[in-house]
Amino acid sequence: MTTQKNGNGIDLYTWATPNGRKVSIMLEELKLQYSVLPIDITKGEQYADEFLMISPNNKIPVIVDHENETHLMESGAILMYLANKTGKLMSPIGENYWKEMEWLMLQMGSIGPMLGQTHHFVKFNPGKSPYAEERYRKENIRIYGVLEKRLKGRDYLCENYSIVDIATWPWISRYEFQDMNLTDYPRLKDWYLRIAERPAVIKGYAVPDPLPVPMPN
Ligand SMILES: N[C@@H](CCC(=O)N[C@@H](CS)C(=O)NCC(=O)O)C(=O)O
Repeated sequence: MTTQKNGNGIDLYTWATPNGRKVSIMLEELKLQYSVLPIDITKGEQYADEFLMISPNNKIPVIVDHENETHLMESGAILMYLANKTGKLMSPIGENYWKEMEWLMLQMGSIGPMLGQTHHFVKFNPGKSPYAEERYRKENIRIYGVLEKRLKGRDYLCENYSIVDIATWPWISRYEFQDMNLTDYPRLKDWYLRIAERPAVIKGYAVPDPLPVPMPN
Protein backbone atom coordinates (compact mmCIF):
# COMPACT_ATOMS: atom_id res chain seq x y z
CA MET A 1 0.00 0.00 0.00
CA THR A 2 1.35 3.45 -0.90
CA THR A 3 -0.04 6.95 -0.91
CA GLN A 4 0.70 7.42 -4.64
CA LYS A 5 -1.77 6.86 -7.46
CA ASN A 6 -1.43 3.23 -8.39
CA GLY A 7 -0.46 2.38 -11.99
CA ASN A 8 -1.80 -1.18 -11.99
CA GLY A 9 -3.94 -1.68 -8.94
CA ILE A 10 -6.76 0.19 -7.29
CA ASP A 11 -6.87 3.78 -6.02
CA LEU A 12 -9.00 4.23 -2.91
CA TYR A 13 -10.24 7.74 -2.17
CA THR A 14 -11.26 7.68 1.44
CA TRP A 15 -11.36 9.19 4.91
CA ALA A 16 -11.46 7.76 8.45
CA THR A 17 -15.20 7.07 8.53
CA PRO A 18 -17.37 3.93 8.60
CA ASN A 19 -18.16 4.08 4.88
CA GLY A 20 -14.50 4.57 4.02
CA ARG A 21 -13.37 1.75 6.28
CA LYS A 22 -15.77 -0.73 4.67
CA VAL A 23 -13.70 -0.53 1.51
CA SER A 24 -10.22 -0.55 3.08
CA ILE A 25 -11.23 -3.61 5.14
CA MET A 26 -12.55 -5.33 1.99
CA LEU A 27 -9.34 -4.56 0.06
CA GLU A 28 -7.27 -5.94 2.94
CA GLU A 29 -9.42 -9.08 3.16
CA LEU A 30 -8.92 -9.67 -0.56
CA LYS A 31 -5.19 -8.85 -0.37
CA LEU A 32 -5.55 -6.58 -3.41
CA GLN A 33 -2.88 -4.01 -4.19
CA TYR A 34 -4.20 -0.51 -3.54
CA SER A 35 -3.16 3.08 -3.00
CA VAL A 36 -4.81 5.34 -0.46
CA LEU A 37 -5.75 8.87 -1.53
CA PRO A 38 -7.14 10.69 1.51
CA ILE A 39 -9.96 13.16 0.85
CA ASP A 40 -10.24 15.39 3.91
CA ILE A 41 -13.99 15.84 4.17
CA THR A 42 -13.53 18.18 7.16
CA LYS A 43 -11.79 20.64 4.79
CA GLY A 44 -14.27 20.29 1.93
CA GLU A 45 -11.93 18.35 -0.38
CA GLN A 46 -14.92 16.25 -1.50
CA TYR A 47 -16.17 19.31 -3.43
CA ALA A 48 -13.07 19.68 -5.60
CA ASP A 49 -13.86 19.57 -9.34
CA GLU A 50 -11.37 16.74 -9.93
CA PHE A 51 -13.05 14.59 -7.26
CA LEU A 52 -16.54 15.39 -8.59
CA MET A 53 -15.60 13.66 -11.84
CA ILE A 54 -15.37 10.29 -10.05
CA SER A 55 -17.77 11.05 -7.18
CA PRO A 56 -20.86 12.78 -8.58
CA ASN A 57 -22.42 12.82 -5.08
CA ASN A 58 -19.30 14.45 -3.53
CA LYS A 59 -18.73 11.69 -0.99
CA ILE A 60 -16.12 9.12 -0.11
CA PRO A 61 -15.44 6.26 -0.65
CA VAL A 62 -14.57 5.95 -4.34
CA ILE A 63 -12.33 3.45 -6.12
CA VAL A 64 -10.61 3.58 -9.48
CA ASP A 65 -9.58 0.14 -10.74
CA HIS A 66 -6.74 0.64 -13.21
CA GLU A 67 -7.11 -2.87 -14.56
CA ASN A 68 -10.08 -1.63 -16.58
CA GLU A 69 -10.34 2.08 -15.56
CA THR A 70 -13.63 1.44 -13.76
CA HIS A 71 -14.48 4.13 -11.25
CA LEU A 72 -17.16 3.63 -8.65
CA MET A 73 -18.76 5.55 -5.81
CA GLU A 74 -21.18 4.13 -3.16
CA SER A 75 -19.65 1.71 -0.70
CA GLY A 76 -22.24 -1.05 -1.29
CA ALA A 77 -21.62 -1.03 -5.04
CA ILE A 78 -17.85 -1.02 -4.42
CA LEU A 79 -18.07 -4.04 -2.09
CA MET A 80 -20.14 -5.94 -4.66
CA TYR A 81 -17.74 -4.99 -7.45
CA LEU A 82 -14.68 -6.20 -5.52
CA ALA A 83 -16.45 -9.41 -4.44
CA ASN A 84 -17.44 -10.05 -8.04
CA LYS A 85 -13.92 -9.27 -9.31
CA THR A 86 -12.36 -11.85 -6.98
CA GLY A 87 -15.16 -14.37 -6.45
CA LYS A 88 -14.84 -13.90 -2.68
CA LEU A 89 -16.99 -12.70 0.24
CA MET A 90 -20.28 -12.77 -1.72
CA SER A 91 -22.24 -15.93 -2.63
CA PRO A 92 -23.04 -16.90 -6.22
CA ILE A 93 -26.62 -16.02 -7.23
CA GLY A 94 -28.98 -18.22 -5.24
CA GLU A 95 -30.61 -18.27 -1.82
CA ASN A 96 -27.54 -17.10 0.15
CA TYR A 97 -26.83 -14.34 -2.37
CA TRP A 98 -30.32 -12.89 -2.00
CA LYS A 99 -30.08 -12.96 1.81
CA GLU A 100 -26.76 -11.11 1.48
CA MET A 101 -28.40 -8.52 -0.77
CA GLU A 102 -31.28 -8.15 1.70
CA TRP A 103 -28.94 -7.40 4.62
CA LEU A 104 -26.58 -5.29 2.51
CA MET A 105 -29.51 -3.12 1.37
CA LEU A 106 -30.61 -2.81 5.00
CA GLN A 107 -27.14 -1.59 5.92
CA MET A 108 -27.01 0.88 3.03
CA GLY A 109 -30.58 2.16 3.29
CA SER A 110 -31.13 2.12 7.03
CA ILE A 111 -28.27 1.18 9.36
CA GLY A 112 -25.70 3.60 7.89
CA PRO A 113 -28.01 6.59 7.33
CA MET A 114 -29.76 6.26 10.72
CA LEU A 115 -26.63 5.73 12.81
CA GLY A 116 -24.97 8.56 10.86
CA GLN A 117 -27.75 10.88 12.04
CA THR A 118 -27.11 9.75 15.63
CA HIS A 119 -23.51 10.89 15.18
CA HIS A 120 -24.69 14.31 13.97
CA PHE A 121 -27.41 15.01 16.51
CA VAL A 122 -26.42 13.01 19.61
CA LYS A 123 -22.62 13.08 19.50
CA PHE A 124 -21.70 16.31 17.72
CA ASN A 125 -24.69 18.65 18.19
CA PRO A 126 -26.48 17.74 21.43
CA GLY A 127 -29.21 20.18 22.43
CA LYS A 128 -29.73 21.58 18.90
CA SER A 129 -32.76 19.46 18.11
CA PRO A 130 -34.32 17.42 20.92
CA TYR A 131 -36.73 15.94 18.37
CA ALA A 132 -33.92 14.64 16.13
CA GLU A 133 -31.91 13.41 19.12
CA GLU A 134 -34.84 11.38 20.39
CA ARG A 135 -35.75 10.08 16.96
CA TYR A 136 -32.27 8.86 16.06
CA ARG A 137 -31.45 7.58 19.54
CA LYS A 138 -34.60 5.43 19.39
CA GLU A 139 -33.78 4.28 15.88
CA ASN A 140 -30.22 3.43 16.95
CA ILE A 141 -31.51 1.28 19.82
CA ARG A 142 -34.05 -0.39 17.53
CA ILE A 143 -31.39 -1.22 14.93
CA TYR A 144 -29.06 -2.76 17.53
CA GLY A 145 -32.05 -4.88 18.61
CA VAL A 146 -32.66 -6.03 15.03
CA LEU A 147 -29.01 -7.09 14.69
CA GLU A 148 -29.04 -8.81 18.09
CA LYS A 149 -32.06 -10.86 16.99
CA ARG A 150 -30.53 -11.65 13.60
CA LEU A 151 -27.39 -13.06 15.25
CA LYS A 152 -29.31 -15.66 17.27
CA GLY A 153 -27.74 -19.00 16.40
CA ARG A 154 -25.35 -17.56 13.81
CA ASP A 155 -21.79 -16.23 13.84
CA TYR A 156 -22.28 -13.79 10.96
CA LEU A 157 -25.19 -11.77 9.56
CA CYS A 158 -25.63 -14.22 6.67
CA GLU A 159 -24.49 -17.79 6.05
CA ASN A 160 -20.76 -16.93 5.94
CA TYR A 161 -18.52 -13.96 6.76
CA SER A 162 -19.32 -11.69 3.81
CA ILE A 163 -19.61 -8.17 2.44
CA VAL A 164 -22.65 -7.79 4.72
CA ASP A 165 -20.49 -8.04 7.85
CA ILE A 166 -17.85 -5.81 6.27
CA ALA A 167 -20.51 -3.17 5.50
CA THR A 168 -22.14 -3.30 8.93
CA TRP A 169 -19.20 -3.74 11.33
CA PRO A 170 -17.61 -0.26 10.87
CA TRP A 171 -20.92 1.35 11.89
CA ILE A 172 -21.09 -0.71 15.08
CA SER A 173 -17.45 0.17 15.76
CA ARG A 174 -18.80 3.67 16.45
CA TYR A 175 -20.80 2.41 19.46
CA GLU A 176 -19.23 5.09 21.66
CA PHE A 177 -20.27 7.91 19.29
CA GLN A 178 -23.77 6.43 19.47
CA ASP A 179 -23.70 6.25 23.27
CA MET A 180 -24.44 2.52 23.05
CA ASN A 181 -23.14 -0.18 25.38
CA LEU A 182 -22.40 -3.42 23.54
CA THR A 183 -22.68 -5.36 26.80
CA ASP A 184 -26.46 -4.87 26.51
CA TYR A 185 -26.32 -6.82 23.21
CA PRO A 186 -24.30 -9.99 23.91
CA ARG A 187 -24.66 -11.61 20.49
CA LEU A 188 -23.83 -8.34 18.72
CA LYS A 189 -20.82 -7.89 21.00
CA ASP A 190 -19.55 -11.44 20.24
CA TRP A 191 -19.98 -10.79 16.52
CA TYR A 192 -18.23 -7.44 16.86
CA LEU A 193 -15.24 -9.00 18.66
CA ARG A 194 -15.05 -11.97 16.27
CA ILE A 195 -14.63 -9.54 13.37
CA ALA A 196 -12.48 -7.03 15.30
CA GLU A 197 -9.71 -9.59 15.71
CA ARG A 198 -9.33 -10.31 11.98
CA PRO A 199 -5.93 -9.05 10.76
CA ALA A 200 -7.52 -7.50 7.65
CA VAL A 201 -10.02 -5.61 9.78
CA ILE A 202 -7.27 -4.25 12.03
CA LYS A 203 -5.29 -3.11 8.97
CA GLY A 204 -8.29 -1.74 7.09
CA TYR A 205 -9.55 0.16 10.12
CA ALA A 206 -6.23 2.03 10.27
CA VAL A 207 -6.79 3.63 6.81
CA PRO A 208 -6.09 6.47 6.28
CA ASP A 209 -5.26 7.19 9.95
CA PRO A 210 -3.29 4.71 12.07
CA LEU A 211 -6.02 4.17 14.66
CA PRO A 212 -6.61 1.03 16.75
CA VAL A 213 -9.91 -0.86 16.50
CA PRO A 214 -12.20 0.22 19.38
CA MET A 215 -12.55 -2.56 21.96
CA PRO A 216 -15.58 -2.63 24.27
CA ASN A 217 -15.11 -3.59 27.95
N1 LIG B 1 -24.14 6.02 0.59
C1 LIG B 1 -22.78 6.47 0.56
C2 LIG B 1 -22.56 7.41 1.71
C3 LIG B 1 -21.16 7.98 1.68
C4 LIG B 1 -20.97 9.03 2.76
O1 LIG B 1 -21.94 9.48 3.39
N2 LIG B 1 -19.72 9.43 2.92
C5 LIG B 1 -19.42 10.45 3.92
C6 LIG B 1 -18.32 9.95 4.87
S1 LIG B 1 -18.85 8.47 5.71
C7 LIG B 1 -18.92 11.69 3.22
O2 LIG B 1 -18.20 11.62 2.25
N3 LIG B 1 -19.33 12.84 3.73
C8 LIG B 1 -18.90 14.12 3.21
C9 LIG B 1 -20.04 15.05 3.06
O3 LIG B 1 -21.18 14.67 3.37
O4 LIG B 1 -19.82 16.17 2.62
C10 LIG B 1 -21.84 5.25 0.65
O5 LIG B 1 -22.22 4.28 1.31
O6 LIG B 1 -20.76 5.27 0.04
